[in-house]
Amino acid sequence: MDKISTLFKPVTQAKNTSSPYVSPVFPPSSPTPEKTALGSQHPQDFYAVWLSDIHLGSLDCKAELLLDFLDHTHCQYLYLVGDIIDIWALKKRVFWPDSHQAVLAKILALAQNGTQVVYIPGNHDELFKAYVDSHFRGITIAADYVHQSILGKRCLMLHGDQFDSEVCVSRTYAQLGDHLYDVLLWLNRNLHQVRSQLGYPYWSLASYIKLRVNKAQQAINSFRTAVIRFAVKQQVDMVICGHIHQPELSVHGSGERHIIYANDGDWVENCTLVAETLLGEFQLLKWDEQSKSTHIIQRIETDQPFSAAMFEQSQPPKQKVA
Ligand SMILES: [Mn+2]
Repeated sequence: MDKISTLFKPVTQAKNTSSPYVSPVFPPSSPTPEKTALGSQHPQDFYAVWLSDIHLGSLDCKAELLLDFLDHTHCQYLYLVGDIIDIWALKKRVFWPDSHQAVLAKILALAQNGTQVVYIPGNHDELFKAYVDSHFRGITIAADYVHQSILGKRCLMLHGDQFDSEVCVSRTYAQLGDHLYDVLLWLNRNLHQVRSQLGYPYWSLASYIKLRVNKAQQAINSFRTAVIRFAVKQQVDMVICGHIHQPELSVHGSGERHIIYANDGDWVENCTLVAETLLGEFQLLKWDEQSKSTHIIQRIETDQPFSAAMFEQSQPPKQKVA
């Protein structure tokens, strides 16, 4: 039966240790029982994995964590959905540590060893758009691409920067989250005390920020709407994008027509990805540094037609702006 549920436990993927693609790069033996329980000694086996907004070459890229994830993961299809190398950052200052090179080397090695790798350039790596429709060392470069899921769903993928002109997404807005809002409320209280002691009138920093958080939510909403509108025109069952660093997996539509919207997030802040399991379930996952495994944020089974109840449940959580 179709269901969407929000879980916070580690993924328990079916292990396929006989696979010819199983990576030999495992942590050394002598595991603690706890580690074994979390499955950190074997790769997680997926049918397809979507990664984007890695920003190699920028100071904020979490390359070591991504390397860890890649070393603990096996997939038949690896989709790189834009902003993999941050050419903009590299133009400002050359920053290319070993870990960033290691991520590139790992991806190239996967492509050479049987993983189907497809790369869709984004805006920070638009230099590579010149090579669209070509192949480089086993990697297919495309402007957009349709993946056929195990259960026959058509999944369109694109970076998302093509909607910038109609959405006006600002990453600053998109990054203002709940936690920051709490901090600002606290700051606001203290600021008010200082201001009143100095004889200044009350000025609400919190309202100012709240307005901006609302704008952030509006920008995220209009980005999602633009992506879905485009995908509906393409008559696909699912659309997977990145760009706004806002991980999400949700179902949209009404009546008979439904579409899955997936945003795989980023490896600058969230360390998230979208994956299709060997049973055809789609998952939004977060890499956990401590347990060296992924945790499910959201999941969608696609073996049955979508139901209205599923649509209700999948609405993205509202930002706390009260
Ligand atoms: Mn982007």
